[in-house]
Amino acid sequence: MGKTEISLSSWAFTGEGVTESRRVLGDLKGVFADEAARAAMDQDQVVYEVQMHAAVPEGTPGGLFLGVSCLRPGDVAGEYFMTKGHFHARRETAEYYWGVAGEGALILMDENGDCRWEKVFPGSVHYIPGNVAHRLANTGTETLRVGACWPSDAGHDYATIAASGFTKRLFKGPNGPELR
Ligand code: PAN
Ligand code: ZN
Repeated sequence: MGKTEISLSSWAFTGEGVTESRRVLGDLKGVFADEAARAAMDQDQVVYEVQMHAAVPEGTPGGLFLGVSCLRPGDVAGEYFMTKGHFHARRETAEYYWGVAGEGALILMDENGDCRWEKVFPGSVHYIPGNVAHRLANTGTETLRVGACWPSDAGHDYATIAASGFTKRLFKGPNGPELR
């Protein structure tokens, strides 16, 4: 593996083994409560990008992946821009997140459907235990940047969330974010 570097201010990755993926509003059909409002917005608008460094192939037992999620500010009818969210395919696998820039929320849901959220800010550290679905929301006015480290054999189960969602959603309230 050759040289890979991260910016210590933005956690942007450069160099070998770095891949990038992007989700626009058009990729997020059915993700927000108000689907009609989402469908009426610019479908090419970028909601988030994920950069990751993969030193081993996806699925390798015992390896790790390192990434950064960059989530734009915005909302769909008062529901903050957020990631799709997922359980890990290997449910018992955990993950670390840490805030790099911006203001946000880490929304967590266990397998009983119990939801809670943790405030994400530059320097915040979040341990996501196994068997817990996770998604990020941008509650601020600038891009939310969040570092992540997860097992290379964790995999992503998006289907469970696509089918039944999170039991609660994060909306803009008069006094800040409200989980409803
Ligand atoms: C993160 C997420 C990233 C994008 O790297 O994959 O924030 O969210 P979605 O994968 O839900 O679209 C992570 O949790 N990896 O396991
Ligand atoms: Zn994850």
